[in-house]
Amino acid sequence: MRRTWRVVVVTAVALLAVPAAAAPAAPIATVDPGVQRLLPRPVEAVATGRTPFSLTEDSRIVAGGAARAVADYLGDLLRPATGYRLPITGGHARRGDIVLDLGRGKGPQGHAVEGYRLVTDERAATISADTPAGLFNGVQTFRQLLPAWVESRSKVGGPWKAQAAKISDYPRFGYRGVMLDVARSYLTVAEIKRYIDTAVLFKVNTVHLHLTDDQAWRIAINPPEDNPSGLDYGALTRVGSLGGADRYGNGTPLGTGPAIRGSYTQRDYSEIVAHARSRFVTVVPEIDGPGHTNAALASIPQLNPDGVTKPMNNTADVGYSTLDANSPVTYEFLRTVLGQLAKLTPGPYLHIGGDEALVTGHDNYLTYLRKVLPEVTALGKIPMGWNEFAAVDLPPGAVIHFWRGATLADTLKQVARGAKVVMSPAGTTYLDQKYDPSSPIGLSWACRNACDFDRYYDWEPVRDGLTESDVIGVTGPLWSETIRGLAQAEWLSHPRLASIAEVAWTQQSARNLADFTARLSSLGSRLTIAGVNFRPSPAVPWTTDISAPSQRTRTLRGEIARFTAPSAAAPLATLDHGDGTKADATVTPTTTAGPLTAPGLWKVTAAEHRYSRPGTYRATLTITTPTGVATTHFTITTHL
Ligand code: TNX
Repeated sequence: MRRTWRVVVVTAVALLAVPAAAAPAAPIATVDPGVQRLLPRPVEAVATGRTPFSLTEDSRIVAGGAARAVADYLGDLLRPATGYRLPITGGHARRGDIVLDLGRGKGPQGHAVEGYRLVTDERAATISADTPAGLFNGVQTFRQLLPAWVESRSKVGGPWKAQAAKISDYPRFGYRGVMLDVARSYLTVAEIKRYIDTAVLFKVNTVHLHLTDDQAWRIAINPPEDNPSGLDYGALTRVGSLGGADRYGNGTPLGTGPAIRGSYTQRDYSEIVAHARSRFVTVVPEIDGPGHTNAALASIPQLNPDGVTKPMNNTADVGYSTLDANSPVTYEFLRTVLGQLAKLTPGPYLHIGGDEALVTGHDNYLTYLRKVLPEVTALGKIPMGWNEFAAVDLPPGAVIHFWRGATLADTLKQVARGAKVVMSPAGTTYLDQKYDPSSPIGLSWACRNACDFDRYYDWEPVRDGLTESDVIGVTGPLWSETIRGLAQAEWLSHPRLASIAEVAWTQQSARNLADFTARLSSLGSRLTIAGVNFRPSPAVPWTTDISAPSQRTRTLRGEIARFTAPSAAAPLATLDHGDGTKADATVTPTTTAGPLTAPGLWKVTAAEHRYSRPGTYRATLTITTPTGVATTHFTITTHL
């Protein structure tokens, strides 16, 4: 496989604890692959060969009207690493500005909803689109044209160059999703927000929250004014949220520890929705039923035919619980729950589950859906459900969430009647599956042995007799029986979520595994610098990005550089001082890598070296990792 090595020279003053570090000297620019690393792959992207765009301390973000929200996001993204002010302003652009150009006909023709154009050169970086969502997509592309160090939350030196390019881009599908199962193990509001912030880098625009299951109920439901059966909705979180998937049915423990418990107040939920919205991400809430409902049955006695609550069950078992399809209380309950969720959810979809209702009985299952579907429609929402729910006639536009082939005939029949499909075929999209048998966490029922990014990339979502217009998108479900917290969620997701995102964004004819793998190689550095965990797959030739600031000093000593080396076991560093002498430098990790933690940033410490004569020297730092060699240059100016 071809090795792509990228070298970025930056002058990182603030990041480094070098006492003598002062004003950055002129950096030496190196060639950057730019458009070749964009992910997902754009429809059209050409390097124009002009002078690159440079973000400087004088750069501004030019945006008016509805583009302001995107400008705010972009400013927040770029300020920490660059340390620049990047004021947001109206009016005319100056050299070096970022321009968010919003208006009818500005994006690629026929792709007004989410398309964008991006032009970068020495004059400006201009993103044009018909909608703020299109601008936001363009921002994600622009972000990837900048060096990976832009992801740093603390100041790093520049230069902040983006290759001169012309890009015109739009998605294949409008629904590009990930599903977080917060029922089996909880994620905090802050963790969900952070997960979303990473997902949007790949132009994911939908987050499905699996809020309830057998093991737990995670969303607070307020006591309604109209409560004929006197149901204690507070018990859903008081009792139902105390569970999680801790072990298999046979008692074998699951995951690295007990499942994380917790619940969301409605205010929490709204905070997630608002955060998602600010990133043009739609939240799809799911209340699973009639199966996968033990936590509800354990909370509210009247939901049970015998009026007695079930015990909570913290095994991963499913398929044993059901709501009573013939009890009016069931529908009274769902009307309240779905009504409150619909009010809190600006997005068009309400997901009602419908999977694995193994003890409901077929007729009862049909009865249940025929009652619940109209409730969803009456709330002004589009019903969405796992593919089993295609057993009944669905309202036009309802979305079948396709996870396994067993009910394909039903799906095709409902699609012929106007239903749409989101594809999550388990074997190529389930993010909870182990990468291979050595993965310390993950299940393996849907994908065995070889389940890395390549498998999640190399499939076509329009298949099984479906046509392009039947499918509205793709989602990667992250079930959480084995996941404990954000870092583990990230480890199972990245880089496979990038594969799924490209399946959803990029036209099939433009997709190619070798090309994708090459583009993936620079993602490791970006995630590392952003502080996002991932699995550094051995199949990816991960690049090393070095940040070595130029210095003014007579004596070089201490920390001189930082670098990323996602796959490196033991990197080596050598330093050519530029005065005819050379020495090995010491390399130390700044974080500890582990079986579930990607290696983080490394730092390079130089042995003391005194320049005998005054002058300006060009030093060369070479990092050798098990997968390749990266070099960078920086200057040492001895007159202070
Ligand atoms: C199947 S996919 C399930 C989930 C489990 C998952 C584990 C689907 C609709 N149901 O309840 O969490 O497998 O991989």
